[in-house]
Amino acid sequence: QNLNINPKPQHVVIGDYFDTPALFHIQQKSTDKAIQNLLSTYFTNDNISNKGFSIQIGGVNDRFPKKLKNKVPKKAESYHINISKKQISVIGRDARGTYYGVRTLMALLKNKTIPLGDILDYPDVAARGTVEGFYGTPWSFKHRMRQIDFYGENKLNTYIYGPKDDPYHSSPNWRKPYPEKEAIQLKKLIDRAALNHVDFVWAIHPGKDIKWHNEDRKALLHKFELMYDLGVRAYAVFFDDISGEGTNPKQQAELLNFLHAEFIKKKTDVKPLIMCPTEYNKGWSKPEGGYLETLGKELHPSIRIMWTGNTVVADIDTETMNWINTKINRNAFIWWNFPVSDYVRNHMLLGPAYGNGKDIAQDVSGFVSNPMEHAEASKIAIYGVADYTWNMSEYQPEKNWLQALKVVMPKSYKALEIFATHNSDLGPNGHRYRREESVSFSPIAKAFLNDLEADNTIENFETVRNEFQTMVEASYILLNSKDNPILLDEIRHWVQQFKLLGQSGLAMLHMHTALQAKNSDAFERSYQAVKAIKAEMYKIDREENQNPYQPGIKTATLVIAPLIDKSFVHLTKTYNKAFGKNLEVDANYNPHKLFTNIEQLKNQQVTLRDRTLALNPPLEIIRLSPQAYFGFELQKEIRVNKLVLQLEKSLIYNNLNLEISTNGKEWSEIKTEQKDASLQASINAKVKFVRMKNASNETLNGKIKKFTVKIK
Ligand code: LTM
Repeated sequence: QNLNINPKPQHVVIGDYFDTPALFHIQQKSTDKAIQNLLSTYFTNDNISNKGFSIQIGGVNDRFPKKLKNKVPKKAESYHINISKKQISVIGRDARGTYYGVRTLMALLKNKTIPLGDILDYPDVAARGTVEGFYGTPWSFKHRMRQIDFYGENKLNTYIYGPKDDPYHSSPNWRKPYPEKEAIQLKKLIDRAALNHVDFVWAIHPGKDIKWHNEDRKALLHKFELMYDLGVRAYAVFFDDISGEGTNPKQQAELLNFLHAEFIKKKTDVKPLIMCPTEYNKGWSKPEGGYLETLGKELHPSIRIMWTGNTVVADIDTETMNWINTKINRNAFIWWNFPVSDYVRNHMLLGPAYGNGKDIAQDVSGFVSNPMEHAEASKIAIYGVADYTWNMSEYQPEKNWLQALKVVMPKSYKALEIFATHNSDLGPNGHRYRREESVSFSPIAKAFLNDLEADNTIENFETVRNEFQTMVEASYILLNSKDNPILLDEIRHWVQQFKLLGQSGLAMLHMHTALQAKNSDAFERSYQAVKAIKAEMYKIDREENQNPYQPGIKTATLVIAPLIDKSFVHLTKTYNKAFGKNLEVDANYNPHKLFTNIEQLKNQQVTLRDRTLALNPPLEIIRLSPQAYFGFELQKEIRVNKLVLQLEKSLIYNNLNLEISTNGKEWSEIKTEQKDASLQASINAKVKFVRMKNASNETLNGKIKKFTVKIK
């Protein structure tokens, strides 16, 4: 029988089941505020009685029979639950272990029957949780409170607070105290974290403008003190995504050692420091600079070093861990960039948390997930991370995912499953990170298209029709579900888009039926319907989620949307030919490409909207060595008008040349001017190539905020 406990306990030895009692007699031997609070959510005057079923809760130092205490695993955060006909004993190795034992007890009591026997449990990874470290709108106070409760429920013990767009975490205000309103909210979050046995790790990101002098050291120490007064007992210092002076490993190590000696050690109740290095993935590490080795050698051994893997967005395996651990003389602390979507903001990533090795528990000092700015929707993946980091070798992503859907939408979970099944991939992106999507439907879609294009009878026509119908029905259920309004608010526009996509699929199938029946009127009506539905989808894409990076709402982009597009094109072409018509065939296709010799940019996407060709702005610092260039290769010679380049620091503009070419070999330089913090040019020429080139002898480092050209 499924005990419905997430994360899955390590050892469960159980026998017969008996009916869950209705009345309880609770004896708390030694429990803390968090446990008392948790117990009070379940045990009330209505179900407590001296004659009730006995539950004893405490730690290994309390009075329990020796044979029970001996079974508590000798590991941090472990517990033992013994269930006999007479009583349940919950014994923790430490305060958090007892708390987790009580969490498991509460999960057991939700079932109608409970088993006799023993549960011996402990986590595989010491620090487990999330890092709110994405770009974009930071989570709201309400969402953070919900997250922290969710972590407590799922035995996650770490929440690293580091939203890139909080100015008091990063530049320009990291030296300043939080304004009163924010400080009050942070205090409430910190208190809530304590009630859930979650370490609220407050992170600072000072590297953009830090000066390596005493004044800034003191500013950091002072900010740490201010945060300590708010209740923070765990800290991190991030040096990711910066350039210039702040990247110096010797200075970083010196500063962190200073913080360790002057703050962490002196306070005695503060956890060891966590740091995120500037070279935080293998792809970016420059062996010649010895950055990682310097940190490994110089940093105090207690300081934990974060790592995203072989690339910025990567899954982690033993090879990854061996490489980095040798360099930094310690076990790296994994910053897993999933389900973060700040580089594919038009997508919802609702698939299972999978892809990491099940044998890396001994090689990591921590494992945290960087989620989406959609907090509630991120819970689907975070639920998986909780299970994976607790009991790694037993982790089953698919099974866990199905359970996660039930947790976030207890009633409408089946509809959510349909939506999430088709909304998990990221689409092509600069990090080349992809996820499976529409897994079981994919071969059906393929066979459908093969049959259609070969003019064969379509074997699985009904199955495909059923899938589109299911998409529409699931969308209606979700849009009207009262299950989790907070989640619905986040996913609403994607669900609306998904419903329309399903409807366009059904209309596309009607086109096929009409064509088979040689019914021109019916064909053209369904054709117009597909176009009208596409127009509605286009409107949503243009009006909702209009961020400056990847604006819009994309759904089911890996299998379903291409299936409908390709079938629509094929059917329209076949109809035009058979009936001598000329219905428009649109292919939703951007024929222009990125043109660059910069490795870091090679996979970056280019979008075309309203005749403006734009580079999807990367979030990371881009290194431009001498002669490095980036620009566009147009499908053919086209008249190009205005060009706009905006970098984070305009200092670099003087070293960049704008060049155009008709063949990619001979180039002419075009005059640029600096205007509104950007570099602009009116080109007005027919060209095939346009590019910005580093014309200096130095390597330039900078963030590209915007790069667009208007084409005719
Ligand atoms: O991954 C790290 C260490 N830093 C940033 C994150 O803030 C960002 O969310 C991810 C995904 O875009 N990439 C980064 O480089």
